[in-house]
Formats: sequence, C-alpha cells, structure tokens
Amino acid sequence: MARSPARGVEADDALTPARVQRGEDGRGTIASPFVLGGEPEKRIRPVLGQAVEDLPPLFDEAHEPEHKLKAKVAKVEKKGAVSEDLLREFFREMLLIRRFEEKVEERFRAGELPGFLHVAIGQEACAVGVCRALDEGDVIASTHRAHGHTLAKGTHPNEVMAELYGKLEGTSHGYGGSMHLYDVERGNLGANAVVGGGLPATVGAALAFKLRDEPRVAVAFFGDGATNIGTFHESLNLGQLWQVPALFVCENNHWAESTPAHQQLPIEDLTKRAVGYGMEAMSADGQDVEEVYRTALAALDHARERRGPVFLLLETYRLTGHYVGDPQVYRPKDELKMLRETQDPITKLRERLGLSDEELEDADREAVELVEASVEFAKAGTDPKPEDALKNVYA
Ligand SMILES: Cc1ncc(C[n+]2csc(CCOP(=O)(O)OP(=O)(O)O)c2C)c(N)n1
Ligand SMILES: [Mg+2]
Repeated sequence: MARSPARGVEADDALTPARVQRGEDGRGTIASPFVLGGEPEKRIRPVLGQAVEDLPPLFDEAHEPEHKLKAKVAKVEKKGAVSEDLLREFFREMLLIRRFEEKVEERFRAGELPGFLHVAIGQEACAVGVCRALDEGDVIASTHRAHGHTLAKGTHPNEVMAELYGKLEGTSHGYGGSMHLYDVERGNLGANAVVGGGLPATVGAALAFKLRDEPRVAVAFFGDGATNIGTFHESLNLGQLWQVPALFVCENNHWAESTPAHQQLPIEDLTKRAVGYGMEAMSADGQDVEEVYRTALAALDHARERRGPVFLLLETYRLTGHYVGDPQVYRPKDELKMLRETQDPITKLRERLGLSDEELEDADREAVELVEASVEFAKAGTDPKPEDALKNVYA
C-alpha cells in the first residue's frame, strides 16, 4: 500500500502533477510521479511502488500499452438542458436494454445460454442516465448485473449477446460471459463477478487520469450490498485521499441477493458512507432518468474539475429476481407487483413524455428488431476452439 504523503504535504499536492513522459504509442516511463516544486520528493514513494523501467517487458498483445483508452479525451461542448428529444433518445435506449434483458431471460430459460445471469430490469434509468452524462474518454467499471451498463456505454447488442452465447464475436471473445463483459475500446473496464471488484480498478484508472493530467473521469457502478465490502471502503478512502477524478455510483435496489436492506445495512441513508471519508455525496431518484442524468452531470463536473471524487447514490428497484430463475420465495409477491406498477422507469418516462401508442410501438419495434438480430448474430457466431481454452490465462 502506498504511504501517506509526508507531513505538511497536502494529499492533493502529493499527487500533482505526474510528469508523464510517454511516446506517441503510449509506451515510455512515468518519471518521478511525485515531483514537488520540480524536485523529486524523496520521502514519498511512488504509488505504483516500482519504477516502470524495473518491470519486465510486456510480451503479449493483450497487454498493449494503454489499450485504446488514450483515444480522444478533449471535452469540447458541455451538454445543455435535457431536451425532449434527448429524453426520447433515453427512452429508446432504456427500452432496448429492457427488451434485451427480457430476451436474455427467455433464451436462458430455453437452455441456450450457459452460466449464471443477472438482469437489471427496473434499473435501466441508472445505466442510461449515468452513461449518457459521460464524456468521450471516461471509463466505467460494472458489476455482476452488467448488461445495461455495457449497452449504455456503447457496446453493440450483437457483441453483448454473442458473449452471452460464448462466441468468439462476443465482447470478451466468448471467454467471459455475462459477468465478464469487457469493452476497453469503449471505455468499459469490465463487469465483475466479485462484488466490489470494480472499485479499486476505478480508483486506479482515475489516478492515472490525474497523473497524466487528462480531463477524464472513472466511474464505478456497484450495489448497496457492495458498500459492506472491504474494497468499497478502501477505494473511497484512497480515492478521497488522492483526490482522484472518480464517480462512485451506488445503485441502491435495497436487496443483496435474498437479503433485504435492514438485514445487511446499519444505516438507511447510504450517502453517510461517503461522510466518513470526507467525500462529496449526491443522490437522485434512480427511476427518473432525467434526474439521474442531471445529477450525474453535476457529479462528473465536480470530479473532472479536480474538486475530488463523488459518491452518487441512486435509489432504485430490482423489478425481478436476483438471478434469472430466482423463485424469489423470500420476497412478498404483492410487493413486487406493486413496485412493477409504480416504479417502472420506462413507464415513468413514457408518461413524462406523453408518448402516444404509435410512438411507443415504433420505439418497441426498433428495440425488438435489434434484439432479435443480436440473437441471430450470436447463434451464427463462432464457437471458440477447445484447445484455445487456456490461451488468455496468465496465472
Ligand atoms: C466478494 C463477493 N461476496 C459475495 C458474492 C456473492 N454475491 C453475488 S451478488 C451478491 C449481492 C450483491 O448485492 P448488491 O451489491 O446490492 O448488488 P445487486 O445484486 O443488488 O445488484 C452477493 C453477495 C460475490 N459474488 N462476491
Ligand atoms: Mg442491491
């Protein structure tokens, strides 16, 4: 673990600015990451512990320097007010995610999809509201409930579906499946089967942005249950100490598997989690995509302007089981029915926009066609060769 800054040195100063010396291809060294007043500060060790020159050379294409994340980072124009046109786009995206996940459930039950799947039906406004507020060059890390985040971050449904079918054409070339959807090219650092697993990677990415003086933000999605995990606390602690441009998005759906909030959380207001770290906290109604979008914009601005990381709490609802096939015996049936009737983010937006039946049918047709095409694409995909099973295993 990195040592604290030397006494008398502000945490912020200790990390500014990393004088990054890289060639065009992103290779090169990070020389003296902690340069205070132009002179290396000897009492402070590099966070990474070891100069890059000391590391063994990279040997595999999979470890290409910086991947493609160093792409375009400049933010040119600020997003304006939320127009009706933009909200209609959000509606189409949310509907696409919903139809995609319903299809995933259907195909899983039909025995076509291997593995273990979690859908985020009911949480679409969180994925779309946050991802649409991002700038090009921002990155996200997702959870075990990752389909919506992945689609909202720009991965084509064909690639996501192909991954669920275990095909080479999938986002992780069939090696990952639902809980390991990666798309580094589109700034997606991946889904995570390990609860809380995405947070440390997010802090790492945000630290890199800070050290390279890039105007980018790294975003971690995670659930209420994940706020009980060590990596959550370690990540908030170091993220705040180092003042990295990170956004910690808590999707509070009030359940962790079959455990309700009151059996796993000692506090109701999860923004208090951030208080212990002195971190800025914001919250929004996670069923209202406009509110999520607006709040995420403010939070991202805060982080991007180097005013520190933000904890963003989204109150949301899981309008389905924990996993596909979950009989939900632990949950009152009428509660679920009531939530479906009153807390569906897609119905809410439809009402907000006053969409006609015709407009709804039009959007629905588009979503269904894309989803059907993704299934066709996936089924026609290539099965990985058994002899390649260990190809990308490093340890
Ligand atoms: C480190 C770790 N502990 C436990 C699990 C088992 N597990 C999978 S999902 C889950 C619940 C997570 O709840 P939350 O973070 O609220 O996310 P949600 O499922 O509600 O989206 C648990 C405990 C795991 N995958 N990883
Ligand atoms: Mg939860």
